Amino acid sequence: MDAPAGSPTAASSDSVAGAVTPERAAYYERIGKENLAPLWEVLRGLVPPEPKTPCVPALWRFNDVRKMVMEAGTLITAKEAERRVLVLENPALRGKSRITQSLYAGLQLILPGEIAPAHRHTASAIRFVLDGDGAYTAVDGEKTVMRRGDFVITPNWTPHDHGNPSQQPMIWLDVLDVPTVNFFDAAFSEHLDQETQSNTREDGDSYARYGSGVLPDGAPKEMIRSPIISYPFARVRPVIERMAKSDDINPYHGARVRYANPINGGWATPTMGAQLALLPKGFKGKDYRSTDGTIFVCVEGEGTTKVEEQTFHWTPGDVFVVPSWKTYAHTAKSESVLFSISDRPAQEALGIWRELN
Ligand code: GTQ
Repeated sequence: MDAPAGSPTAASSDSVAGAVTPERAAYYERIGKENLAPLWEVLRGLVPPEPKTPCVPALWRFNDVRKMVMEAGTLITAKEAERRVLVLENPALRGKSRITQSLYAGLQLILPGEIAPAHRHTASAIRFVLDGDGAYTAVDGEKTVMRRGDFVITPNWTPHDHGNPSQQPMIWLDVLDVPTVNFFDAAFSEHLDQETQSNTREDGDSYARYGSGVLPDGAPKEMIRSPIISYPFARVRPVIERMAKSDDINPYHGARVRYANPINGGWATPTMGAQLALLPKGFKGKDYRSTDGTIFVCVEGEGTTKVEEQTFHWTPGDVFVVPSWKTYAHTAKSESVLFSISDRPAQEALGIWRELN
């Protein structure tokens, strides 16, 4: 704002006030010394007429990134790394460890025989298994064996450790609300004394108790996150298949379910909501947009997602992100299954979520 005397300076696009005259510039400089700034120079950027995300659409092809993830396995152990993860960084937000403004995503590798030691943190996490069969996550005393397509939650502050007693490497997608928690400066974390938790509940216990249309006596009346630790793909896929068969197909999303919290019917976690959709062969989705920037995973099949001017072609294991308020549409070349996750529950809780227009 150092304009030569007498010549007005062009206003920034965020300004509503026209040119920065020398008088105004001098004034801004004086008030700046008191840590004051004129709102009218930034108003449009601060209160935009519609969402103005810095994020861009992006796709990570599993076949390409898998090799790099496996290479990390030769450089560092899971134990040394604490969590051996390659962070999926939004190309427009490099260095910020985030895929959208509010969410972190990464690909975690656990090799046969490895463990990732127990810790807990304020951030909530979810896992979605991309490759492998038979590694586990232990959450709050429940050791959950994981298979491809399983959706596993680690609610905030629950102790968790991972291990892989199987013969194959396992790779899963981690999504955490880290940027959200850090935005509030509310993050804590700690290591636990025991590297590996002892089981207090059997594998599948929480799904059996809470995920079967009944609730145990004494189930809490309120719980802001799901008591179900693992939603196995083998249980969820038949539901979307049944919906598709009976033509219960959303014109934007296909035959889609939400991973629900059976206590309140809400989302699995208060900050992150996940869904699973079956797109029938030949599906042509209508244009859609919403304020929750969304991460997708192709679980099965093959198709495309057009995000404004860009078209992503996806096959199994591919991860892609659609930023807030960008118009997108899916097509499926063969019957396809798409997992998706976003910060929609947080936006809904705040009363700011919007879709379509
Ligand atoms: O598995 O606990 O990708 O703490 C990032 C931070 C995974 C985990 C991540 C974590 C974890």
